[in-house]
Amino acid sequence: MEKKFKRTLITTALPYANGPVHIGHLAGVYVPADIYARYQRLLGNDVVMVGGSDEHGVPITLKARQEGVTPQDIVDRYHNIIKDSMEEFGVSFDVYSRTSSPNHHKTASDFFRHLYDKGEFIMKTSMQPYDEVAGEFLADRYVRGTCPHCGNENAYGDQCEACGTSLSATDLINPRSALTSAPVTMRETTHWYLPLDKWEPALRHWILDEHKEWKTNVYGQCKSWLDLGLQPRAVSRDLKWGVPVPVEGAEGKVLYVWFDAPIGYISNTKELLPDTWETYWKDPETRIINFIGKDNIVFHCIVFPAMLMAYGDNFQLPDNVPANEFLNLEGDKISTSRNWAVWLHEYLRDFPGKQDVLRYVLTANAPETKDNDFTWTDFQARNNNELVAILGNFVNRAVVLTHKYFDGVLPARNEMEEIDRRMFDDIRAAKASLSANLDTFHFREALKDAMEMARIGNRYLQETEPWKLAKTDMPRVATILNCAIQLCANLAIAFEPFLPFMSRTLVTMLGIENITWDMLGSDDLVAAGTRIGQPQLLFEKIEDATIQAQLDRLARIKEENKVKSWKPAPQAADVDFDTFMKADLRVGTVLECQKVPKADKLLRFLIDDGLEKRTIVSGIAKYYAPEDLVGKQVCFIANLPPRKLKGIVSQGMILSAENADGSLVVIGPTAPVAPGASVK
Ligand code: B3M
Ligand code: ZN
Repeated sequence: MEKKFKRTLITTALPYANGPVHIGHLAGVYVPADIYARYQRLLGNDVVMVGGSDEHGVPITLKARQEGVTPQDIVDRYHNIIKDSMEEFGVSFDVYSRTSSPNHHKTASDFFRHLYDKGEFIMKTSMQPYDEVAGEFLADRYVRGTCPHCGNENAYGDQCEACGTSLSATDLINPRSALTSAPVTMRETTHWYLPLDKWEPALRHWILDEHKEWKTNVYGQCKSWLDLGLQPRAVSRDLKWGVPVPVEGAEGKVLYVWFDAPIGYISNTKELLPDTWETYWKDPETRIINFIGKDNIVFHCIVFPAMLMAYGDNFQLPDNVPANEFLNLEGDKISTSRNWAVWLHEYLRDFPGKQDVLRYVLTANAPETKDNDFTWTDFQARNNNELVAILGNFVNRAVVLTHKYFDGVLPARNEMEEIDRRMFDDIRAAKASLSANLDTFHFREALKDAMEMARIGNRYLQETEPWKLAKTDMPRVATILNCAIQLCANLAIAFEPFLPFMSRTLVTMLGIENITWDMLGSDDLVAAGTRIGQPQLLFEKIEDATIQAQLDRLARIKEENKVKSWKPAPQAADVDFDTFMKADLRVGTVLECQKVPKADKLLRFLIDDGLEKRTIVSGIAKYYAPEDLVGKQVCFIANLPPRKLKGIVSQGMILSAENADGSLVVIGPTAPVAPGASVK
């Protein structure tokens, strides 16, 4: 029998305040959490949703150093951008705070000190990378060096981005500091560790025995971690930016970001409810739900619960952690550093007023059990074929017909017929499935249930055809349209968790206020005589050109990334001098140059090679206007066997260098030389 709770605390992963939020954040964490919070509120349950920015950690200090500003400047900038984006997308936090706040510093510091005083930490001394020039220890991310696996000379101390191998700083060859490029030395340092191994039996029982109902991707990852055996985990770092370790003699050390960040859930709750926060954290009648992405599972299911167990004082553990997998963009992993993302603030610039469309598409495609892909064509299709053609279309028809036949005043209903009663039975059946899917965090399925209600509406109008009865049976038309408007009010409720903006518009249009989940399924939500608002399109078609503009943007970013990540090809195998000298390299003067018909890449050259005029065909038409090359001097290989290209016999090959972006640059002498001059 499922335990009944008196209240629910919803926490959401704290995004790092080192950049804006993108569709991956919304799909993975914030839309699912918001759907659940809104649903709980409609149920009339006591629910609190807390969130905030994660403002410590190496990514932030790295960005600050790159920009020559302080970490506080970075987090101030992005905390506000993130907070605004969340509000604009209707993510209905009860509090959205930040971990650089004094309240959080005190909460995290006190939490650490409590564990310290209880003797819950062990201390370990180890050799860590140190920068003698900067005078500070280096986190792995601050160390650069050669990857021992692939030779990439710019591998990071925690990972090689060229071959993906995860590393530690001591693996790197010729490690150097990312701060000053000074060679890295190793120095002794002491840190506090949480002995996760001590809590392994308790964690194993809590998860594997008591929470078999967790999503398989979450349960499976936890089981793997537990089966590997848990090790003590450092909870402090040699960094300047973060929550100082509250122990004498710990100057220059701060709490490890993954120790302090989850405590942010507690400090955010304290900020919201200074007097009653403990009811949400220590009362077993509170159900705690952590919404996160899959990369945070270990911290939320193993590390933070161990911290809470060690702390004691009746801290409750999460009842569920419905982590989502990752959302990709057009087949590639979303990446802040590669700007491969749809940033929320940019989306709003390009699609003003269309927050619901993105919420809809990200829920319909949510990576609930496996990674999924966002594509702009799917975005357009779902908007046009589902939101416009099904949901918007039904509401618009019902409202337009009510205005057409009853001047916008909802007519009273006469005797309902079987088809009317069956329509509401179908709505109530859809509600049952919708509620069950919402209760179990199956938001993709839940959204389909809500859309089914709109489909039921379209079928109802199609089958009753009120427009055909208008001349003969207005009482019947009144009943049909009254039912259709009641269904519109049901849609306002069913979609409120998913599409809050559309729901608000509908609620206003229909004159209903204070909607609750209990009202869903009713055939009497809008009183007869109510003046229905003017018809307005809830959704509008998105044109191909709009989507193409987004695809062009991504194409530009892909090109930019290609250039940024470009590296010269590794040197080819040695060639002996005699072999090289067999190639007869010459300089020639371009006498004529034309495009080759029906071959968009080819140019046909007539070259003066000092002995005769020779024709050479070259694949550089994309990069040169033929007329610009006439009179120029180019290097070419003279003694290649003639080749027929598009019917033209090409005698040799013009030399070009391939640039980072794939473009070709013709190679020629830096000063005029006699045609036919040999290249040595
Ligand atoms: N900031 C990692 C992340 O954004 C981290 C989450 C903290 S939740 C306590 O994926
Ligand atoms: Zn590598």
